[in-house]
Amino acid sequence: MPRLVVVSNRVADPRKTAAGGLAVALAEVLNNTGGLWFGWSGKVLETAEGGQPGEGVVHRHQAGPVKLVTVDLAREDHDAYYLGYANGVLWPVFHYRLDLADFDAGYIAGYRRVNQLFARLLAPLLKPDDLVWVHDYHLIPLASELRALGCQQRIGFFLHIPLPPPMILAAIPGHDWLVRGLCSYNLVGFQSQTDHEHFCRYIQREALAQDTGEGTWRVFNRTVQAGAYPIGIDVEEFTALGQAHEGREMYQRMKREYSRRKLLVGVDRLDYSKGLPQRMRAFRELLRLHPETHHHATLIQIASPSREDVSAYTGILHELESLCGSINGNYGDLEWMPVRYIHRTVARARLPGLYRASRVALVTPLRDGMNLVAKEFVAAQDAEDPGVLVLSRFAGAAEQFTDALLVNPYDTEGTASAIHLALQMPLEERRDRHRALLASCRQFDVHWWCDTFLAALEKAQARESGTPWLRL
Ligand code: GDG
Repeated sequence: MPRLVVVSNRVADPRKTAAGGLAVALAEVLNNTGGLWFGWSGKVLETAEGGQPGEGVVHRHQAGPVKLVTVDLAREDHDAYYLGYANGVLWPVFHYRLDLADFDAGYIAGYRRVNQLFARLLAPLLKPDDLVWVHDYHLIPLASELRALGCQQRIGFFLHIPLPPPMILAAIPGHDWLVRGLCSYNLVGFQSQTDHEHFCRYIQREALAQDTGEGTWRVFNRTVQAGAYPIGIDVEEFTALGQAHEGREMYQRMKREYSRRKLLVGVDRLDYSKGLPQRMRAFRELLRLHPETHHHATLIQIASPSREDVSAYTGILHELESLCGSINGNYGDLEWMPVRYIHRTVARARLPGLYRASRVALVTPLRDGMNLVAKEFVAAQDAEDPGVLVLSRFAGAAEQFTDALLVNPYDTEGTASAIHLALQMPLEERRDRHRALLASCRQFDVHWWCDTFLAALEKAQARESGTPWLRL
């Protein structure tokens, strides 16, 4: 296999076990090919420290057979590229939240500047037959910038978040430039068939793309292949984590503490796409409609801090705190607190134990590329006495997990009654549903995802040279 070069906004040291499933899976492939991982270092240089827009300080580390190359960004670049365009425009719009987008004209220039900087620093490190795999919305224009520098390698792109329908995508000023950037890759992977269909519809309508069969399109005078490659977890790794000391201890502690109650669990970054206030309202509705659940059901909601420097995130924190407070105030008493809300990051080693001790998981995003928590919950269950997954139909995972209890998170009553059903579900039905979900988790795990995407990229045609690239 040719050498793999992974490019993502953040780079993880593949030898550190705290890194999640994705880092572990990528590390495995990188270890096999002796690859390179390139991205932002996470460090921002103030002007006084020499941080100049369009320039970056490069760091090189050797992590076993994997070379890590990271770049410090100047404050102005970071704020426009990361806070401004990636998280202030692309994240909300791609999650169908035009109302939260901040289309400040300066952001796109900064986004482009950082992608150009990355291309300029990465190009000299590439070998002619490298496979380059670029990840996520921060780096959509990277291939076109690399092509502009003469790079002919096969370059693939995977979008971890949803792609909205053409009419929503088209609301972004410069959407045509973004999609043209996507079409500079040899292969573009999406999480779900729905996202893939949105891409196909967009390029057909807006760019008169011609379908050339087997997932390939002739568009902007070149050929691009696109498809759905749903991401999975490393089921073996997650199961082993659950059997390790911390995982077992957490499980036993939770089981002891909640021996007379059913535990419901939610684990999310505190992000408006995850539907946390809607979930709390559904839980409140459950308590209102079913008094028999009082004292018998407790929801543990972990909402790990995320992007607190992006303004759209401050409102959600206050809304959630106020909802949790009012539910506990109105329904709780000295013996029972209905909601345990934890605004902290919990150690990864504890998650499998927490999932396994829970009778129900609430995974109810308003929109989600995939949602790995749904898969982790399934993998962590005791197959003899499994918990029930309540899953939003708007998570990418819903396309695969048709045996979960699928809900519309905007429908408070409907979600409450699904939670009630989950709490009541007989053992046999829980086992049947869990068996089907686990089989899907195992079949489409993270190794399947990596292998399938990379095999398709390896086969992709080396792109034709000499195509004129549209500039901003
Ligand atoms: C993006 C897409 C797509 C959460 N809280 C804690 C914690 N987590 C871990 C979970 C899980 C991961 O973070 C979250 O993954 P998700 O898939 O749910 O969501 P995003 O972060 O939004 O990821 C998403 C994903 O990319 C992969 O392609 O599925 O749709 O939005 O692994 O366990 N981990 C620890 N403590 C926490 O408090 N240790």
